[in-house]
Amino acid sequence: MKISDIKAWEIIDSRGNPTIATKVILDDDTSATAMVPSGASTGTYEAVELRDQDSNRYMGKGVLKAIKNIEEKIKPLLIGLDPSLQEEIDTLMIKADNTENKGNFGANAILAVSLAVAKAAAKGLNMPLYRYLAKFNPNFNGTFLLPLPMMNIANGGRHANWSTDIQEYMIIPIGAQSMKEAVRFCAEIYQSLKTTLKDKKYSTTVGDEGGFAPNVESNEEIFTLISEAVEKAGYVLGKDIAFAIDAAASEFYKNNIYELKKEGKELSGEELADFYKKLMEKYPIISLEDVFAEDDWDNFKNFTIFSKDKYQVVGDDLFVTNIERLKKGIEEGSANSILIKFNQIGTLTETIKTILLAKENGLTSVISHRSGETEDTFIADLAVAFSTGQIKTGAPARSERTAKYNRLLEIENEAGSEVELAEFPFKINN
Ligand code: 2PG
Ligand code: MG
Repeated sequence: MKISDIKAWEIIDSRGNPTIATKVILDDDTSATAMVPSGASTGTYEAVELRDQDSNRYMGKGVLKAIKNIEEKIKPLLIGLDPSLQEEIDTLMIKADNTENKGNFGANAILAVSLAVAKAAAKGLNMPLYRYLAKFNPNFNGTFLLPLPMMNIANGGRHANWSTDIQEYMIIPIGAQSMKEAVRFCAEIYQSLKTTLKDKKYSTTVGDEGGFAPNVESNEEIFTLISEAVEKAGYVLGKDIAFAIDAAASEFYKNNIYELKKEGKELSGEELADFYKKLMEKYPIISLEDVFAEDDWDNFKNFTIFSKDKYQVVGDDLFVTNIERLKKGIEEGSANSILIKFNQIGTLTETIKTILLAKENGLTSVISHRSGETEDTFIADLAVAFSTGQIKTGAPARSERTAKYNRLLEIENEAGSEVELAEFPFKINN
C-alpha cells in the first residue's frame, strides 16, 4: 500500500462552523475520509486549531489556510509512504510543523491527515477500523471491550448559553449487560426526561450536545428532574443508572474565584469541593470531570485523595490529552482518569501514547467527542480498539452524536462473542 494522493476541503460541523474533511487515496484506489471536530469549552493548553481570521468568511472561522497546509506542505511529505506506518507519518508531520503546539500547520490540519491515513490503511487491509487500530494496542488480549457510554442528557454552561453552571449532566447505564441495553436504557430515560420537562412546563430545547437545557432555578434541580425521569422510565438509580458530570470549571473561574451564577455564589476551590460533595451525598454521582480550573492542581489533588477508589475524577482541560501534563498529574495524584480528545493534541500516535501511559499508571481513559462534531465515528472504533471501557459522546439524539453510538451497536452486532460491554471501573457506592 502506498499513499498516492491527499485531498482536503471545508465542511461544516454540528454547530454550523467550518471544519476540515480530508481524503487519503492509496495506489490501489482505496480511499478514506476523516473529519475533525471542534470544541467550545477549550482548554488553554490544547494544540492550536488554525482558523483563517478572515472576517469576511464564516465570522473569521474559515479553515482554508489549514487546508492549504495539507495540500501544499503535508501532502508532498507523505506521497509514496505506506499508510500503515502511522507513527512515522505522524512524526514526519510533527517535525515539519516544528512547533510545540502545532501552530504552524494547525492541529486540525495534522489530525485530519493522521486520522484519514489510519482509516485508509484499515480499508486497504480490508479490516474494520477497530481491528486495525488494535494492532497499536500492546495490551490487546483478543477480547474487545465495548465502552460503557456516558450520555449527556442535560446541557449547560457554554454549550447552552449558561442555563446551568455545570456544563454536562450525564447518565451511565451501569446495570446494562450489552451495548444494545446501554443505548436503550439511556434513550428511554432521555424520552422520559423530555416528558418530565413538558409536564413541568419547561422548555425542551437542546444544547450543543443534544441534552435538554431547561431554565431551572439551580444546578441541583437538574438532578431532581433526571432522577424523576429515571424512575418514571422504570429504572433504579444507583443500580441501573448512575450520574456523571462535567463541570468544565475553567469556564466559571476567574481570579481565584469560582462563580456559580445560578446559585448567586462566589466560591473558593475548597468551598466548590464542598458543593460537589453535598450533591454526591444526595445523588449517585460516580464520575466528575474538570471539577476545578485547568491550573488548579492542588484542589484536584485533594479531591482525588477524597475520591480514592470510590469516584472517578476526570481531567479534561487539566490534561488536554497531553502526555507532559498527564505525567505531572500522575506525579501529583491530580486525577484518577483522563478524558481523551484527539484534536486536543493533534495526532493519532500521540493520542495512543497518552492512553497507554494512563493505563500503565492505573488511570482510566474516557474517549470523548467535542461539542462541535461531525458524522465521523472514529472515536467509537478507538474506544473499542484500546478497550478503554468508557466513552462520552453526547445525548442519544442528534445524528452527530448517535452516529457514534450506532457505530458501537454495529461493532457489537458484527463481533458477537468477541466483544463485551465494559463495567464501570470504580466502586459503585450507594
Ligand atoms: C468537554 C467537551 C465535550 P468541548 O468539555 O468535555 O463534551 O466540550 O468540546 O466544548 O470542549
Ligand atoms: Mg470536559
